[in-house]
Amino acid sequence: MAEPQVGIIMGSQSDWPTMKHAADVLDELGVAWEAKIVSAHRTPDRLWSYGKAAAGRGLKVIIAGAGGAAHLPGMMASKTRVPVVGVPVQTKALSGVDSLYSIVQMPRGFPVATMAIGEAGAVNAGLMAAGILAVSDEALAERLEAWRAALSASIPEEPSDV
Ligand code: RP5
Repeated sequence: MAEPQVGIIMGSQSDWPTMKHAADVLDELGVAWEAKIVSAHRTPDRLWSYGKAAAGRGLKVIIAGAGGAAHLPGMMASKTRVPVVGVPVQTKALSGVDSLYSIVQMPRGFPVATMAIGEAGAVNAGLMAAGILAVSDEALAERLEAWRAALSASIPEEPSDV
């Protein structure tokens, strides 16, 4: 197994059905990833040690998903210089707007690249991570171009009833 270049972290097991979409697209693109449950509130020490070790372990991008009071992406960005891509997980109470607002409004100096709410955001987080890695990986850049071209080619020119 290749060493993971992308760390996918999430606040809870309940976030995995969303965050798995990031992992799936990374698999399609041949990018090695790891996934961990790291909660800002329930396991703060785990968050701290993950962030402290991230760059030294060779992680190039961290995708962090959380819902509700979604402090995980921002706290991770405060602990590591590894770029953090945030995914607002959709919630029952407030449909994920709470997650989005918790992630997007970072103070100056500690950015989180915030994606859309839910599944589309998770897929795009995987693509964003791949795009960052592709800057210095020509083979991955070619795979990403092919992935994008295949998506474009799959879109019909005209709508149908089925
Ligand atoms: C957040 O609280 C997690 O990221 C999750 O989205 C939400 C609910 O967690 P569970 O109560 O389902 O574990 O910390």
